[in-house]
Amino acid sequence: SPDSTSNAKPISLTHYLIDEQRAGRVNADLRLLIEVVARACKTIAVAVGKGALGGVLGDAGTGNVQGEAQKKLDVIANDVLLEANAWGGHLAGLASEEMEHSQPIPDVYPRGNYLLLFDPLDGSSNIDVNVSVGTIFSVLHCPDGVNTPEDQHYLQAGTTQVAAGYCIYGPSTMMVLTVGNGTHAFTLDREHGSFILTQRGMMVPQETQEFAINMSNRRHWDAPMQHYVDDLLAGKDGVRGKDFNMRWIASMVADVHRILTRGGIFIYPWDRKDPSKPGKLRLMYEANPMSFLVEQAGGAATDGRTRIMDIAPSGLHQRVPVFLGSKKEVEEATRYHLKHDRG
Ligand code: P6P
Repeated sequence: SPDSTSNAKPISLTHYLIDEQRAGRVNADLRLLIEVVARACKTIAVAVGKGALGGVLGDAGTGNVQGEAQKKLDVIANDVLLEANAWGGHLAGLASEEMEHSQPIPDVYPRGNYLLLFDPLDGSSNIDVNVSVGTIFSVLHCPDGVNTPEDQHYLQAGTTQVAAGYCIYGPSTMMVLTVGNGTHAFTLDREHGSFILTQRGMMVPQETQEFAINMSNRRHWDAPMQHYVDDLLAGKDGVRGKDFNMRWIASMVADVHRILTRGGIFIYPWDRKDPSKPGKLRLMYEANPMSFLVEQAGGAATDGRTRIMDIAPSGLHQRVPVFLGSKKEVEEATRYHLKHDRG
């Protein structure tokens, strides 16, 4: 794919999506929906990029359904995505981490056949310290015959996603996208305002020596999790026979982007800090879209026992433990849990 050194003609996101449409992998509605989301992400990128100069840092003074304090940019990003998609005409409804219930597209606008789920600004606790954050989105079919979708219509397994992606607001703004035909990275050309294909066919190395986890929770993990990580820390002197490095940015989009780029395993396991919650990350608009992207890049994603994309959802804001990244390492971590289950 073109980059700053090659002389190949740059391929824009629109060009890529038209090629996918011509190949019959997406239809015009889905192509236009993804382009609306990309345009909304460009607006969010401008707001995020202003930082303190935009008067958008700090708390909004409100809380979301997760009981988390909302940052001003959480609310701004959510509003941008709602507004951009309301009149777009490709959606029947949308659901957001920041809203307790899903929202059908208002009657005054034409409706499409897709459902959009998103975390408008994931990792927003990092905003005030200028660390990369991102927007995560997932696209599902609206069930046939449903004109006014309600929460239960979004509860579809991750394998039914027709598209998923994220936009990372970092040193460069990038969109990473799959429509089920590989995972590809697009970098925002700020001069022309278009996302340019900069990495076609991202592939996660099968093996890794790098893990991402919040180690401060170790005492709250279950035994298999403690054993697995202790074996990583034992390095070449332990059963793994090789040394491991650790990274934890505490911004899922940034951690997953690193793993898609150079491999690794990202883990947010169950912990007994709040036994009622089976993990911190949300299935519908964090774990499922990231799992789709990672699997399309040759990686794997489980909840420690089951493939994440096979999970039958029970709630819009359902949480799951997440183990994703380099396939062989995810399988190894999952083995620790399954072995424990067998006693
Ligand atoms: P912790 C951000 O709040 C987030 O939802 C993910 O982006 C990130 O991976 C995780 O939580 C960080 O959690 O407990 O380390 O702060």
